[in-house]
Amino acid sequence: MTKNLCVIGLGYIGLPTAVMFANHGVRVHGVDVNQRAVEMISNKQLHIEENGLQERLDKAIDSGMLTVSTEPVEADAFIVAVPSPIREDRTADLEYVRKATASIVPYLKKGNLIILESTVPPKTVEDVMLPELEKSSFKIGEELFVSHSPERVIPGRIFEELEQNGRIIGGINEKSAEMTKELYEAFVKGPIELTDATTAELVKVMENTYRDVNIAFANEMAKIGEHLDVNIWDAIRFANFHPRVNIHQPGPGVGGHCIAVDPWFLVELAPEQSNIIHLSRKTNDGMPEFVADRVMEFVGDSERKIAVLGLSFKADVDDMRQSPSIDVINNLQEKGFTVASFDPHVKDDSHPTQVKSIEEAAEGAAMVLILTNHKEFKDLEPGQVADAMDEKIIYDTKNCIDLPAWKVAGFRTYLLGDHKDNTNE
Ligand code: SAJ
Repeated sequence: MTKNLCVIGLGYIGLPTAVMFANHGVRVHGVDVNQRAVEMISNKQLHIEENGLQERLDKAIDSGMLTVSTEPVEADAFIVAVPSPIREDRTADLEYVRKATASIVPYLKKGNLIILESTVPPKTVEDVMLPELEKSSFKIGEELFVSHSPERVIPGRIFEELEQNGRIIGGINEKSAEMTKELYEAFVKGPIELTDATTAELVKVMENTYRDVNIAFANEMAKIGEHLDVNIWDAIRFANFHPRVNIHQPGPGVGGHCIAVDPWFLVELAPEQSNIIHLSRKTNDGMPEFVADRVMEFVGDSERKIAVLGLSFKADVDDMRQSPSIDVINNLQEKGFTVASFDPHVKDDSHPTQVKSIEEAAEGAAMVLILTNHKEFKDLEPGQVADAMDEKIIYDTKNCIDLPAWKVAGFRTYLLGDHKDNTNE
């Protein structure tokens, strides 16, 4: 039974996971190289936004079950939850995983369990972690146990999903997998399946790749919808009535640190085999430019101002990593547009175009461009911005605005995946 756990990496996954274990009877020490994040967490302040995290962090710190610092400590088990990004050339950068693994070696004891949570290319446990762990004097598989237990939680609903989602746990041997299962049973209510480490790595990457390919399909359908003057959002909704169809939603691109990244792991490892996967990545990465081209077409003059609503990569989160909004803004600026952006979830000064309110963004703008479907935008009313604008155009790339109401208020309204200019309908 694990009594002491050391979690390396206190980001979007590591911190909620550490807090969850601490509130379920496991004594946790959290480690991060970011001194400021460590100071904030120990003062019960959040450096990331996540529903329900604040109260759970308060409880974990107040009870003394969660401590944090920049250095690992001895423990029964270690969880590595660090970034696994891609480089400019789209190859996996596994230095964080390697360094995090190396950092725990001096603290290892006989019988320890080391778990990788980060999403990684298949064989990372074998090729990157094990060589580091072998530098300890312990025998891998007999004195040190190692597994991959990839997180599957969705930002915004992390705590529900940590508890409810099933887990695929892959061990370097059966004992490693069993020990990992026993640990996660502290809070996981979903089913836990055991396999080997490489299969678990592939399963996780495959899940996100499935979503990327499906979104690419939806984006292609949106372009077809525009070509045929069909509202693709309705069409997808109707198609999804079929019990075996589950088409995802189109949008201005795919962002975040997972879905826009993980498919590249497969392209790197198996380039000859990854045709649909590669094309889907390119399709989704091409969406920001597609949106910017449409803005140009609708506004007709690049010497104008565009009010961009939404900077984070998806609804109701503050995370701007790989956000398509940034690419759309860059594309617009390259065309010569002036951009003012607003996002109620993103902290001030996160982006040079950021202003403090929707009204300020709309001041003198020719178009309101919706790039993220935050709940705050869904109820946006034309009266809030109409008078301040230079011209009345709205372009919704997420199908989250009541466009007919805007049309009544005299706006030219556009919806991604429904090319018609609705003004004259
Ligand atoms: N998006 C669309 N259309 C859709 C769904 C999403 O354009 O129908 C876009 C979003 O706007 C966003 C991006 O895709 O820019 C990714 O958002 P997401 O909500 O699909 O996924 P993430 O990145 O927040 O979380 C995913 C989840 N994976 C799956 O659903 C298979 C989550 O369960 C994983 O734990 C997470 O990746 C991860 O950490 O790997």
